[in-house]
Amino acid sequence: MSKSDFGLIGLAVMGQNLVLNVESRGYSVSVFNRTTSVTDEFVAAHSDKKIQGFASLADFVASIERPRKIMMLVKSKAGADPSERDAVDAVIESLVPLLEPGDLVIDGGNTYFIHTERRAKELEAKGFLYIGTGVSGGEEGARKGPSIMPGGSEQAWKMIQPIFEAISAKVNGDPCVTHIGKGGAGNYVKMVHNGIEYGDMQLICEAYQIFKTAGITTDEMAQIFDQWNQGELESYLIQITSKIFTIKDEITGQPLVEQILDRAGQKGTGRWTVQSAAENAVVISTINAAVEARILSSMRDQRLVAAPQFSGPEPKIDLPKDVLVQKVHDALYASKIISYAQGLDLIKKVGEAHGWDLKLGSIARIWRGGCIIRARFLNRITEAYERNSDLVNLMLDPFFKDILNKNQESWREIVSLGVLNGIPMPAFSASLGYYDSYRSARLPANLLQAQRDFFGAHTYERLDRPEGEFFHTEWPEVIG
Ligand code: NBP
Repeated sequence: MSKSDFGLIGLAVMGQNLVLNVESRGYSVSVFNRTTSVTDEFVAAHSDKKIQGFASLADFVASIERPRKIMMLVKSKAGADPSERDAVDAVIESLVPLLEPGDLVIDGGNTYFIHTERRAKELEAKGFLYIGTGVSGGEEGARKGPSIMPGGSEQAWKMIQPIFEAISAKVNGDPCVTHIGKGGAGNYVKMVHNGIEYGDMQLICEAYQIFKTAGITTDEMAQIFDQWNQGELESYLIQITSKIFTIKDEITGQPLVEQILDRAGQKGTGRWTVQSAAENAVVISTINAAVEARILSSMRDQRLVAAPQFSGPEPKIDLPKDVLVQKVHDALYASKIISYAQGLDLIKKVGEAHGWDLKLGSIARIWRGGCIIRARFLNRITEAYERNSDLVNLMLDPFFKDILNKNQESWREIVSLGVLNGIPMPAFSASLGYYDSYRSARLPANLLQAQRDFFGAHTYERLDRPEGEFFHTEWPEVIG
């Protein structure tokens, strides 16, 4: 049998769909899965395709054309602790003795970037090439065209570029893949992409909660979100939300969404994003609020105990429906800008610290299709970085500045309305808090510095003296 163009290890949902995608672009594929029955069933179900399955890893490796291109899509669990090891390490360990110099190994899982950098170093020292790549779009993306975010060396990228460009989503013919940068840059950018996804989802959930409190039905919400999907908010997540609202539960006949337990799951990429932001002193308060909202939702047992014990206002929203819908739209749009501004700021700062030489405009460009956060909005972000590749913060781009200035009044009204009605709106309010802090020429940190100097002699700088000159005051003694 002739040698395959590509090899894939890990035939769970992502792996199977990616193999079908690669094969559909004219490439032959060898596949391997730890549990052999999965391989057998998959190959049997696609016996008409150029897919060969193997029970032995050695036979699998031998079946691939050299220099080999082997992608792993196995469960990645290792997080911010550098000593952690997971299935990706196990696969690499068994793969290495079978490889030959010049072979390329690709990890397409959601891997924390430090592990990609470690693995790349180890494999490159042995004469192999290594890429850690983000693959976004879930099952459907993997099958029809994901957004792909590969890191690694230029040489490794060149080797896989034709296949990745062929299988990626396309927007106006542009493939949604680019070489993000060396080392773990691809995994890092994918991780922040997921953090932004958390922010987008939470903001949508908060809009839903306001509408629900205002007595707007799910059928009406389906229409509202469908309409929003025709305008500036057009995005995959808005679109699927409008579809979710149309689905009725087969058992009760009620909207299915209302029968679903309000306890959110998470796999780790949002939490890793927050950890990395804290380590690098970058504010991502919207994403942080979204991660924390999921954690609070998971504390359902405590919430059920607390609910009858604490008082809050009797909700009363009496704005006309069309006015409310427009204001929530504006608040959501403004909050979304803040969330992306924060996520891109994190990518920029960490990219600079690692020397990844990231192009934020190109990153926004490959997020326009295939991935979960795909949106019309991403075109605007790409344009912003085309106007100014050194943009300090997305908020400062004239297009986004204008929207924030125009929408800030509605945004405040909606956050106030949430506060007055006892509706938790952590992501809307965190975004507005960031906006107000960012635009403040003077924050109350002067008092904070005085407090620090009072109890710890940490010193302070003065407005009327050059920066870098430090002062200490002998504050009065406090007894007790
Ligand atoms: P899972 O993350 O559920 O992983 C299952 C696969 O890993 C199976 O093929 C399993 O083999 C294999 N595996 C495990 Br578990 N331990 C192994 C080991 N020690 N050695 C070899 N193989 C092992 O699959 P997935 O949902 O398809 O995701 C794959 C990767 O893509 C993950 O990193 C995930 O975070 C990422 N991702 C997923 C999505 C999504 O929508 N699901 C989207 C984007 C990225 P077995 O059959 O023998 O158990």
